[in-house]
Amino acid sequence: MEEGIARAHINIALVKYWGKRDPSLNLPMNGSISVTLDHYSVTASVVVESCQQGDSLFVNGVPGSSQETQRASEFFSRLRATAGVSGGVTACTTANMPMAAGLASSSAAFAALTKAFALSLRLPWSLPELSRLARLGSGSASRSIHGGFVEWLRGNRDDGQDSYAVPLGTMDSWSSLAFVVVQVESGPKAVSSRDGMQRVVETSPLYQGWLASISEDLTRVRQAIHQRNLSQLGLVAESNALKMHATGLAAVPPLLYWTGATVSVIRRVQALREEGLKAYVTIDAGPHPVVLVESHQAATVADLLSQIPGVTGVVITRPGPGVEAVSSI
Ligand code: 2P0
Repeated sequence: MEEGIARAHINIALVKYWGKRDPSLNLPMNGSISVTLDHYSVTASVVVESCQQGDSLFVNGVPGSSQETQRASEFFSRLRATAGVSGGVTACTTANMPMAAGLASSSAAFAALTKAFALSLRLPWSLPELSRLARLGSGSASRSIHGGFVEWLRGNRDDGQDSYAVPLGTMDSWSSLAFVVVQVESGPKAVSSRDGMQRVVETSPLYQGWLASISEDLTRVRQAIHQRNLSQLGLVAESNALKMHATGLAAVPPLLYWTGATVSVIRRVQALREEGLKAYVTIDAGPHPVVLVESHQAATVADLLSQIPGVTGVVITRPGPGVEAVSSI
């Protein structure tokens, strides 16, 4: 049987995916916009054996946990059903990011697995099809199918056929932009983003306000990308991220993903802006900020932020490519 190998990069949302209208299909309550980053990727290899029973998963060279293997196996069952094939999958994923960096690798992992599965069976799946299928593994993976700026369409259908990601311009169309990933000292995440967003949908009195504000955020971010307007992009992205975290603070029990260092980085970025520097912060469902800056100022900003107590690392990233076939893992 043929081995399919593919690589995908993680993405960071500028208008966040936060809440599901259908948890079994990962159908989002709201549309979202992200940028795929060049630095961190997951490479996946997939072999489908027609005579094999059951699926196996290896993560960074060791067998996946039972939870990881079960999630992957449920995902492969959906891919098998779509492809109309049977047989067991053996999959290996290798991530080039330190697990401690607190970066969600699932967006890249499920995008790479979907493409590797298609390659292994020579399935001519289109990009929208790959995106819809990657979504079933992890919502944000739908966006890592594409490079550069990407919008994941909310869709309205119950079967999810109209909920997939599309590219917003080409990735080299705004190459002067950089994203500084700031790693802060923190323990393991107490509440996953999957559970966190569900808790917010069910209990946060601010969630309706979040939903009501999304359409305008999407419009302004699309416009900022189209016009290459960093201050508009950054201000909307920062406000969208703080708003998402505010819905968590109001949830029951409350969700607070930040550490003291997260707050220090936010304050420092806002102070840099007052000094005239274009820097803006976004934060996923975790403590690690990502700072949007002009490329030529990225090193200066990274150096300043690295000196904040509690910051353990900074990495400068840029818009990166979509999922692609590669020859080795
Ligand atoms: C995002 N996040 O748009 C948002 C912002 C976290 C905060 O997508 O349950 O791992 O697998 O669909 O994709 C992280 O959630 O959740 C995420 P599932 P996922 O990037």
